[in-house]
Amino acid sequence: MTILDGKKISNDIKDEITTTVAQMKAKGEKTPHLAAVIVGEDGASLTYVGSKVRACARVGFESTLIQLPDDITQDDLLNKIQELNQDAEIDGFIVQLPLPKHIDTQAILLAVDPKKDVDGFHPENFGKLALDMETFIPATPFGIMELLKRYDIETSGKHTVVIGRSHIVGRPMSILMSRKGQPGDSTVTLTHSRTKDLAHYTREADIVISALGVPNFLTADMVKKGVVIIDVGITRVPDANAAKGYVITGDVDFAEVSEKASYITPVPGGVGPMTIAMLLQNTLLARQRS
Ligand code: L34
Repeated sequence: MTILDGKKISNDIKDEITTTVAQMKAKGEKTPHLAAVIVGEDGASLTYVGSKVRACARVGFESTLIQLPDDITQDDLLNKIQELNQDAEIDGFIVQLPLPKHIDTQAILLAVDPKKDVDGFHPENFGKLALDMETFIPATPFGIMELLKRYDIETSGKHTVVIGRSHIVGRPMSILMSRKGQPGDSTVTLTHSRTKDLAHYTREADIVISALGVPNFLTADMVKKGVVIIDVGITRVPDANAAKGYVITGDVDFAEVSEKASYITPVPGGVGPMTIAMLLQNTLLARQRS
């Protein structure tokens, strides 16, 4: 069994980006600049956005963090997005999700200039992804594809079972794994909360990509020997014994499933750090394409 070390691979990618940025600066080119908008004070969101800003500093990007109160109106948030769309200094930006309930997430994502949409969430970019056109691939799916690529995991002709149909992970993942190419060329089953007998599908799977958000959901009896496991779940489970008062838990019962798997991502240290690295990659692409 091989652990897919997202922490290490994300550091490799950040090193590569650092080298590229240094070369750009030496040629007098503009430094890539990412902005991140966060609404409210959700602890997990603050952690993720904090990591994104720190990662920018590490590779030599400029970054701007825009923190807005959780009672901001939709119009004020839309105005902020227009400002970022028009700011020539900003190459790409993200609006961290989830947003408060009174805000229409679709309206917000639709307002982002597709050329600056480094999350790849705008319908124009999502449509391009589905049609194999140049776009921004959402960072988490992009990170998973990069992990599969760098560990040289065979995906062609394999049966990939994706658990979860979210717009930011499950749905794009199912499209990417079925596209032509390596990684890709998989036969994909997209399962979700209405799937009957989910274990029937996961037991048949050569590759399982779980983006459900239910701690320890996938158990050893649900997979076959030699399976490749990608665990996208990242739930904070309260734990009085932990220093932070919680432990981060994936969708996969790692202790027992790792005994059967050929490759498996840990949580933390798997897909999460790859998400950050690929956001940087997309920001670099936004700069290079502009
Ligand atoms: N707009 N919203 C937007 N873009 C995104 O790409 C995200 N996502 C998801 C939530 N909302 C978003 C993220 O950034 C999830 N996500 C994300 C990013 C980083 C990590 C996890 C999720 C991460 O760094 N995880 C670490 C542990 C971090 C901790 O201590 O909590 C890990 O090792 O898995």
